[in-house]
Formats: sequence, C-alpha cells, structure tokens
Amino acid sequence: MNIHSIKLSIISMPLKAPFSSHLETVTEREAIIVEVTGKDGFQGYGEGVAFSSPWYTEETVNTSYHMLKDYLIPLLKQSPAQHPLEVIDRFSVFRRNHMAKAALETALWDLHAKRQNVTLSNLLGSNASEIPAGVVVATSSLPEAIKQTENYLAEGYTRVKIKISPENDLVYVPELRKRFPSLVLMADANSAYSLEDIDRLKALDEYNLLMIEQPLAFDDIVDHSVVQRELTTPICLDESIVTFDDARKAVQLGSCKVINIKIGRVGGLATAKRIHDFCKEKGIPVWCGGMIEFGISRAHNIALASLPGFTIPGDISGSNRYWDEDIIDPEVKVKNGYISIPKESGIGFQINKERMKKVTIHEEIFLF
Ligand code: OSB
Ligand code: MG
Repeated sequence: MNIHSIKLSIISMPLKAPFSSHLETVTEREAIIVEVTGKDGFQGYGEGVAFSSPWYTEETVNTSYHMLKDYLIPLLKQSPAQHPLEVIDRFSVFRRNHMAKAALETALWDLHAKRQNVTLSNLLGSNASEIPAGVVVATSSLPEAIKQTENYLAEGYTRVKIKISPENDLVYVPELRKRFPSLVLMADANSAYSLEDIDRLKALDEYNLLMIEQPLAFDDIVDHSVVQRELTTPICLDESIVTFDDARKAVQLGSCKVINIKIGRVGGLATAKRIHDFCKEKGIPVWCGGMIEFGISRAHNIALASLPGFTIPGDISGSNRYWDEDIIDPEVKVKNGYISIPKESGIGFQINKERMKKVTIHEEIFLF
C-alpha cells in the first residue's frame, strides 16, 4: 500500500467519571494511536483498544505495542499488502492479539478510503447518513445510575445499557424499570454468572430487557446455548465472539439471539464486516460494542455501524460521554439520539494535533 512510515503513539487521559463493572473500575484510559503515512502523503489512523491491564481480554497496551513494533509492522514492511482486505490474512501467521492487529488494519482502511476519496462508511458498503447512539451506565451506586440515566435521556439517548452482576441485578434492573417503564434498557454481565445462576437470570425475564449480554464465561459458547433455551430475554454474546467461526458456531448452536461486534475484539474491520454479513443472512441482529474509546476508534465504529445489519443501537456515544476533550476534530456529537456520519473521506474526522500532543506519553516512528 505504498507506505512511507508508521507512527505509534501511546496516549493517556482521565475519564470524566470512573467506569465500574464487577471486573474493574477504569479511571484513566491509555490507548495506542497508529498513524500510517503513505508515500503519496495520505494518512490513515487506527486506535488500539486494549486496556492497561488484561481484565477484559488477555491483551494490554504493552502487549499490543510489542506486537505492533516487533511483529506486525515488520511483517507488513516485509510483505506489503495491496489492499486492506489482504492484511488480516498476512497477520494470521501470528495467533490472536486481535486488538493489536485491528489497530493497524483499521489505519490501513482509513488510508485506503482517503486515497479513493470515499468515506469509510461508503467503502464498507453503506450509504446511511446517521446511526442511532447508545450509552452505558457503569457505576456502583444506584442513585448515581438513576441520575446518569436521567441525564443521558435528557441528552437524547434512547437506549441505555447497565452493568449487572449477582450482587446488584435484582435491585438495579427492577428499580430502573420502575422509574423508566418504556426505556429501551439492556444489561451487560461481563461473565458474572455461571449455569448455577440460571434462576437468577430467569428472574430478569420479567423486566423487559432488550437483551442480556455475556452472562457466562468469556470463552464459553456451549453453556450459553443452555441458558438461551431457558430464557425469553435474548442473550447477546460479546467476549465469546473473537473470530468469524465463533460467530458461526454461536448462531448454529443457538447460544445467542444477538451479537455485539467490536472491531478490536475480532481483529479488524474485515472480520467485523464478515460477521455482520453472516448474521444479516441468518437474521441475527448485531450492534457495535464500545471500548471506552477515543475519537479514532469511535469514528471506525460509526462507519461499521452504518451497515444495514446493525439494527440495534450500539455502545456508540458522543465524545463527551468520557472525555473533557477528544483527540478528533470535530468531536462525535449526539443529536436527538443520532450521530451523523461524516461526509469527508476515510473516517471523516481530523486529528486534533494540539490535544494529541498534550496526552501523548510515548511515540516512535518506523520507516518503511
Ligand atoms: O463489555 O461491552 C463491554 C467497555 C469496556 C470493556 C468492555 C465493555 C465496555 C462497555 C462499553 O460496556 C462502554 C463504552 O465504550 O461506552
Ligand atoms: Mg460487553
């Protein structure tokens, strides 16, 4: 793809408020920004979404950095790709490390779209002009959850996700349902339950949840099919779907009725789109998951979520959900519950260079 150089930057920014699930409380977010510069001067951007510690998946900022610097960038240099679709195949000689792979692959998609002078959304096959927004309430205090829900509804969000575990579920869900009877509400368990909790999960059927996300183990597909048969509420898989074949097996086994697609978790836009296409054909609705991300990943999510199979609002919120000031210009904004898809080529947002400078804690350039 005629690459001149790749710059890796590690950035760090405090969240406006702590993000708490039963697994972890995030107060500061680090991420890797990948900037690919072509010999023609075009630039593409990707964002590595692994966290500082391996609480959500096994990757971290440091393992992603190591993979990019010592394996993925040298591999791309050694065997250049002609098209971003080829990249995932090249990378398959290295196992897993999906978030590291996606950071670089998504930057190449942005670069390619800019060279073609099309939006990334158009390049992926969409001509939508906006996507519905969704927001996650993740706090360990119920009064705070109620207050945040009220505030987000006032900001125009129409779909709210809360984090649940056996410690809070039968308090949070009934209370929020009572206060917001017609709210499109869903719950994410991040693997807080086991098969023995089946009665607890069944009790949630009463509250008209849009879905329950990832109740069982992060690497399970089989036991989820047992739970799905017992529940009327649709189960959505997040952590369990890291490859195209995981999605195929989960659908085949009836382990879920909905899939959350995260570009980083599945190793890039090519696989994300492939899972979307398969689910669309099978009549399985999908939505785009979030990673408490900065603007570059948010922009890639917006392009992906513009595809027609994304029939459920995802965890795509405005930049101001987490950040005092994002690293893109303009920031992602939610109006009347929708985010408009930018019309400029590629991801359609500029990098806010001044903001980047302020939040960068490390950078390195690799010449091709
Ligand atoms: O399980 O969906 C998840 C954030 C970090 C790690 C895992 C998850 C989440 C979210 C999305 O719930 C939050 C967001 O980006 O708004
Ligand atoms: Mg989740």
